[in-house]
Amino acid sequence: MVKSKKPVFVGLGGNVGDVLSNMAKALDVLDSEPDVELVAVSPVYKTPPWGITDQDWFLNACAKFETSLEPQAFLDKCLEAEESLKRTRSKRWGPRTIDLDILLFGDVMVSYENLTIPHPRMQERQFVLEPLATLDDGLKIGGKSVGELLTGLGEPALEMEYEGTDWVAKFS
Ligand code: PH2
Ligand code: MG
Ligand code: MG
Repeated sequence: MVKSKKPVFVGLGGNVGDVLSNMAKALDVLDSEPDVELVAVSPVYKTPPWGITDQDWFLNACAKFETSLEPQAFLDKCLEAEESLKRTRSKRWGPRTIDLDILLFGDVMVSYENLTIPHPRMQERQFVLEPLATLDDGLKIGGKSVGELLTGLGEPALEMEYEGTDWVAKFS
């Protein structure tokens, strides 16, 4: 039987070290998995820290994959990719070298102890919605599209660190 593939949207971010290179390497590591294919990336944005505001600004981007893996197995691949880049993270919402968060996984809705899909706080976060909207602004989260949610935040557009979508090949 042919395994069905699902589109997966992942949020990437970090604010310690060479974040652009870490994000590019993480995506390259994931793309090299046999059951995971990287299909698109957003530009890279400079974003004010959310949650704990007394820390450096972040770089953030989003990526679209296709995978035949189950959500938990895909999460394990993300954690492995973070570890392979020697991720450092001292506290929740604190400074980090690289963070990969599963945002949407086809039409899957799950709530496990370590994984909730759709990502429970993505609707409030410009640093997620703005890059995600460049990949597909019609994606629905709880009845509203990513474009509508982004407009609803009423924030001025984020500045870009890297405007193109060829940064994975360039910086990995
Ligand atoms: N990630 C966090 C906490 N705060 N702020 C921004 N701007 N970008 C992030 O990726 C981010 C954050 C925890 O994962
Ligand atoms: Mg995160
Ligand atoms: Mg995370």
